[in-house]
Amino acid sequence: MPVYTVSHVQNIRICVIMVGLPARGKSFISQKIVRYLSWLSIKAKCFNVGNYRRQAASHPTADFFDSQNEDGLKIREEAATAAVNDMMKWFNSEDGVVAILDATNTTRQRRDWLLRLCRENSIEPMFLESWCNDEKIIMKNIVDVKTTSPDYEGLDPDTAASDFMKRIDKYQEIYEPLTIEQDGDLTFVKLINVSDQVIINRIETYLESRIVYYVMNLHIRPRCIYLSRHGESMYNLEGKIGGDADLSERGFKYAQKLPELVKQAAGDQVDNLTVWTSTLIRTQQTAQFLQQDKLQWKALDELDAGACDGLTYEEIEKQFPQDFKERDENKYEYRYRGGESYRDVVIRLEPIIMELERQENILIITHQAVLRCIYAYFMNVPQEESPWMSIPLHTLIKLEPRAYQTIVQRIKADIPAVSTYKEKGTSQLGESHASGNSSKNLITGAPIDKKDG
Ligand SMILES: *[C@@H]1O[C@H](CO)[C@@H](O)[C@H](O)[C@H]1NC(C)=O
Ligand SMILES: *[C@@H]1O[C@H](CO)[C@@H](O)[C@H](O)[C@H]1NC(C)=O
Ligand SMILES: CC(=O)N[C@H]1CO[C@H](CO)[C@@H](O)[C@@H]1O
Repeated sequence: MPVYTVSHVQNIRICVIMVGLPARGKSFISQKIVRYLSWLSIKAKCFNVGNYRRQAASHPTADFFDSQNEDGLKIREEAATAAVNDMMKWFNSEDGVVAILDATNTTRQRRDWLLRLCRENSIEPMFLESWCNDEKIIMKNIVDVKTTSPDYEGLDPDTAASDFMKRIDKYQEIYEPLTIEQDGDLTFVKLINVSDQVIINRIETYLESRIVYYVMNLHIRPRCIYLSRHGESMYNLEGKIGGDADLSERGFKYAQKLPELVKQAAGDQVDNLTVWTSTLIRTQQTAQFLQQDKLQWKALDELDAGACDGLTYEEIEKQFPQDFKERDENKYEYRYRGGESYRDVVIRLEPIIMELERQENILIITHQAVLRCIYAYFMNVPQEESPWMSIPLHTLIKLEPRAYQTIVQRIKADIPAVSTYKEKGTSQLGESHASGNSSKNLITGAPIDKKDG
């Protein structure tokens, strides 16, 4: 069952049409929106016109983007048409809810064309313009593009940068930004210098307002997010789930070691971070030796196992055989009797994610299921996989969000702990080496598409 059934009941479909010059972070914003909505089970997809154009012209120079270049214009038009056609197909045959059309759409004529198309197909068009004249931000984006865009593969970085700036000039010549005076009847959001100033016009649906709220919270300052489970607990030793137990002796050692691990991971930023914990004893105890500011969140408490709280998996299999089976079959949706499902946890974590987007360096000390959900958001891990990811005890995970991917590093404390990992179809704990792929996601995650428009 989708989270926001409202949009399905009313059959709302939204096309977010990106507007703005190259190097304004449009693809970054597009990818983030798709990741956020997908994490909330709202079917979303990005259609990047640049990727379609590349199939016909893979390494174009700036002249290709001149508004007087007829061959270039034709290829770009065809790419746009192909992207829009695929988008319409996706809406109709795959029940898509939010599509992002990632293109420059710098002229009013282009926008009118898209507007008509959306209206003919009962799709709500929402324009999202990223407008920026802060040279520092633009240069940073240009560096990102020239080092990651397939258009400039194998080219020397200075040549790439100067060609890319010429390309931006070509667009600049015909660019018509959105204005209240001329576009006042459209639904649009205009972000100025990322989110220094935001202009919001005629937002009509709940889902649109959610998207607006989300993009308003994004920032592009460099920062890292650190994730750790609590140290091994007395319940972990006994194989019991839930509860509010103390740390074991080894768990206590991990707590003692944690300040050193954090220092190793954060370097000179070690004092420049805030520690978030749940309200349960084991995360408080794990954080006890950290000197940084601390904040407790009820929303970070472990998945509530309801009637199964305090039982081992073997006991659950014996006492609730049907439940045990159902959970293995669909772990994401299965809700413990009187407790929660992974889906429930994702919903209560939404404010945490929103606040994380706003914040800078944060260390989160929480629990296995909660950590899986947070990790899935940053690494784009699909719902079928996220509840099965292996996140071992006594390991600090460092996430470094970059424009087009998140870099992951795992730092092991070298303090032994039991495994709390349960594979499908057994009540025994521990990872069998035979299957070997359970921790796959932790290492690679799912990289976000490389881009540019
Ligand atoms: C955007 O940033 C530039 C450069 O820092 C500044 O001159 C301009 O006033 C800013 N615009 C807004 C609306 O904040
Ligand atoms: C603290 O971290 C943020 C984000 O990484 C950074 O922008 C800021 O400059 C840092 N402050 C200090 C004092 O290092
Ligand atoms: C100037 C420009 O590139 N505009 C594009 C906006 O998007 C439409 C539809 O995707 C394209 O046709 C245009 O090329």
